[in-house]
Amino acid sequence: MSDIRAALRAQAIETPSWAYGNSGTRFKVFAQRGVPRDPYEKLADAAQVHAFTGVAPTVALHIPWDRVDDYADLARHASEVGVRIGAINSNVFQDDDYRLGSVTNPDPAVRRKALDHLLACVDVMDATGSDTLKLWFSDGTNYPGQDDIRSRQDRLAEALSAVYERLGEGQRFLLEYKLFEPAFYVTDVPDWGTAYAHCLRLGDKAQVVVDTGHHAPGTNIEFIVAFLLREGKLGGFDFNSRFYADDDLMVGAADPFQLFRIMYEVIRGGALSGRHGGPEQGVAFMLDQCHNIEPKIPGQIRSVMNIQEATAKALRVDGDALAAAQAEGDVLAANAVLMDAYNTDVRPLLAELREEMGLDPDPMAAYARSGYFEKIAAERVGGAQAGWGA
Ligand code: RM4
Ligand code: MN
Repeated sequence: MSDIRAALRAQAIETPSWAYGNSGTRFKVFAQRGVPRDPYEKLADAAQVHAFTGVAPTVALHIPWDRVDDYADLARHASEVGVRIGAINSNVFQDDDYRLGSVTNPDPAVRRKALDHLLACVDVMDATGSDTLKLWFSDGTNYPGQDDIRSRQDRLAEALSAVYERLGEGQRFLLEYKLFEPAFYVTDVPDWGTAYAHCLRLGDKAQVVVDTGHHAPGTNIEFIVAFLLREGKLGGFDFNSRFYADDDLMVGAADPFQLFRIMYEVIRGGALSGRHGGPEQGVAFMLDQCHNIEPKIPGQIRSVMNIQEATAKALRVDGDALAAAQAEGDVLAANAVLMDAYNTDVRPLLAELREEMGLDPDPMAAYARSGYFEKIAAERVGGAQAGWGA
């Protein structure tokens, strides 16, 4: 049990700056009171999630949504409020030039512009001390014949190689895949196999990131996790929940059992300790979610707690009993070992752990009582609220 507590205490979950701004769907963005007006305020909000959970010490930035004049100053502000800068997310999907793609665009001038942005993101890493660049490309085509599938792969490989060469000591990039959307016919990085093949060719500083919402319904994500970990190519997660497509809902809301199965494979692969800096940063456990209708900070706290619960349950799997049942070919006993762990109520354990860490056992209630929301709602009046695409 003390091993389980130590592992849970050491867990590190990264929250995304964009989750604190206004967001919505393509139909409507709902504004909320108290929403940050700039990246500094986003970091202050993220620091609340860490303050109440104790396990969310880093915050991912999205460039240009989080563009500032002085990134070193932003990093200083982060440490003043009690967090650090995590992954830098590039954005080559919101400019008119990218209608036909970014790094895979048939026009070399557009490709150059996209690559320059990715390289500038590495500059931001240098300035903030971030060790991870996250690359997601909306690139693809909508119609058969629109562009040459193979040439687009060549262009992608060329850009990835240029970014790879630019990475400094202790820096890496994570390549994210997504089944479809916004492209509806071909997506240039549609699945883990494509991402894996590009990363494999480049070397150790290129790894795959699994966004749990970016798969076809029914995909066995824990298999992908097990496979990539075994190959040393799982760089991190973008955790969120999906019911239908890329829903970006709170982690563990749609399918807590799937989250448990994923965390079991993470533990089985010895990868729970997470990012620790240096050349072997480990797996980054990041959230990538948009709170369309729920309040932002509690939405993040809830997700962090859901990951903790799934992790605690996965840590409770009796490895010896499981190995014995598997060796005997005892299907039902093996399955029962997993189900016993999943069906354990780990909330009392987590509450105790929080008390040991000097935290309130109930982070949701403690945040609600803290008055932070009332404070930001009163203070953050005027100015332009940050939002998806701001
Ligand atoms: C993409 C992808 C990226 C995220 C953006 C906002 O679908 O999931 O990780 O940065 O959305
Ligand atoms: Mn993502």
